[in-house]
Amino acid sequence: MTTLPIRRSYTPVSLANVTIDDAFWSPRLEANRTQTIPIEYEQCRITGRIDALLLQWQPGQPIPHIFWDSDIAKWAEAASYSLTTHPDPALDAQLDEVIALLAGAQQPDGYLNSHYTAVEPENRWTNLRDNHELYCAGHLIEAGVAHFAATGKRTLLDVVSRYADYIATVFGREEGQKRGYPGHEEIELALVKLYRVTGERRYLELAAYFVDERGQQPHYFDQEAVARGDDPAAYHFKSYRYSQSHIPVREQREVVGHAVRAMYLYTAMADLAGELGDATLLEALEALWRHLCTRNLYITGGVGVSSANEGFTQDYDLPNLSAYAETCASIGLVFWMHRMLQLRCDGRYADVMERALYNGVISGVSLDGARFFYENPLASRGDHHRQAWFDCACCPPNIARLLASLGEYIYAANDDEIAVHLYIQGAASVTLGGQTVTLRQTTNYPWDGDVAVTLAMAQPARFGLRLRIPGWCRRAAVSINGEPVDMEGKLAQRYLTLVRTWQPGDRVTLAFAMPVEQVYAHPDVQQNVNCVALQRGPLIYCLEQVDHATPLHHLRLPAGAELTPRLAADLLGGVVVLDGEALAAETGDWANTLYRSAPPVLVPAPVQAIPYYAWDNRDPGAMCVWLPLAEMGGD
Ligand code: FUB
Ligand code: ZN
Repeated sequence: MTTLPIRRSYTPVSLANVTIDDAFWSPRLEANRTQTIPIEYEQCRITGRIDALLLQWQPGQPIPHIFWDSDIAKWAEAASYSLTTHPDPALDAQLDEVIALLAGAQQPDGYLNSHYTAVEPENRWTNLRDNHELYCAGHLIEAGVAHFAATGKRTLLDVVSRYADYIATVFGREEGQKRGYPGHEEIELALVKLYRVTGERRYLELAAYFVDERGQQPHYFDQEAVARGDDPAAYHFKSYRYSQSHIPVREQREVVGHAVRAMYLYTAMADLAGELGDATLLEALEALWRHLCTRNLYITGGVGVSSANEGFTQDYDLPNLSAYAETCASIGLVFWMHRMLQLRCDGRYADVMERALYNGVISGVSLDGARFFYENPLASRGDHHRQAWFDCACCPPNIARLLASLGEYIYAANDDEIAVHLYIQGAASVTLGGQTVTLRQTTNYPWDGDVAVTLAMAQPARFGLRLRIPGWCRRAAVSINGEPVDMEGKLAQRYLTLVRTWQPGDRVTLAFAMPVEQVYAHPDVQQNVNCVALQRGPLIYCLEQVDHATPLHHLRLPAGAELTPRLAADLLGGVVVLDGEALAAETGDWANTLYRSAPPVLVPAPVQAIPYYAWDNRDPGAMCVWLPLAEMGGD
């Protein structure tokens, strides 16, 4: 292993030290806290997920699903983050009850899985490829870490530590151990969290083992299939690309397979690169990042195009109507980018994190927090709607835990610097050089690009303030206490670093020009040939049928058409819409005609675009992100 000076050089400012008081995000976080989290508990209850922890399943009854435990764990993690920012004795008590059930379901050796223990105890660890035991364990560990951080209680942390200790006896390279690893990655990143909270290096080593062992030959999934009496060649997904275990992780250069699995694996690889100073992991991650962003990422931050493998297909294959773009995959992308930012404060990662967050992640939940998308297509004929729950309910609690912990994604710090990754109104307290610095952001982002950052501390303090200049912004102006800042020599990797002895009350203002952009796709994205998408700031826009008299598929946008932002305070919780004029194909003169040599007559038609995340919150109807152009731009 090459050891380079790679380390986790920026630590996120923790949730407990961040407040969010933001016109855009606060209503979402409030809906998450008051609607989504309680709804998810109730769904876990009425669907039998919670009772399954009593381990009373009897033959003939519906079988507890193999990853039900993960839904409860993600709910517990979300609820714990919520307690961090909003103390709530009733939720605290509800968590205690669920944790008591989890503790009661833990076996004497530390094993904890409601499906296997109750339904098929003899088959523990016999199908890592398909059956999610380690995935569920990972989510339980993440919940234990979050619960401890929120409450200081060790109840769940002790349970999951005991489980992790037991797992460490089962898996490894010692005589008598299984050289297995999960079919669905998750436990790797969770073990890094467990290591960080307990300081126990064995958890980091177990995470590294799982990552290093992945894709080695002879292939573990072949061996365990044979041991089960199965033919490895009969594997449903045919190739281990599905679980990114086709080759060892350090040799991987292309994003393949199931998208959520991929995102969780890359997240763990980034964590390990930082903890172990492992440049070979970072090298692979850089290539994977490039492959994703230059060939396989939806403009909304959606990841994974096909329902067949819930994942990637071929380069540039980015269908709109049938886009899978699972909410969990965009969430996983946020996790991965957040980890990359901890290694390198590079705006390329922050841009992708922001793209996913403001578009393909929050489209996953309705504005009232009560309904969810699993798939986030970029076009709809009017038949795709959020649902109250799913049999496979991975997405709702995933979005709940991300939103409840949003505070952690905004700032990062090290001994000399505070970095601002996201512009969200609120405050952060950071201890730097022995004193606490409070940084307050005032902004109406993403509706406009003005941000003010004010510093409060007892004494003047020398440090670097690293401010992200978003990749979408072509013109930025910055001033300190009203004095314009010359950015020359201060801008690197899309962050402006201002190093000085800061005085209490110093105020930095940023003005990001935020015009409407018409964005083209690479010509190899066949589905978007001769189309544009509309973007303003970090937001991708779409058209919804409910705003248009003409069927959306009749509309063509003249290249370079002017679109004007307008605040629609009463629409969709208050959004900036884009107003403009398009051309609509007339059909009156096509009666009884399917084909003809004369093109359709085009007549002016008003269009109103809304932010993509907000679609399907009104009357059901068609939606599209990519708009056909009336004529190609250019000379
Ligand atoms: O398999 C567990 C979760 O369910 C995956 O992450 C999702 O893609 C869904 O298949
Ligand atoms: Zn999901």
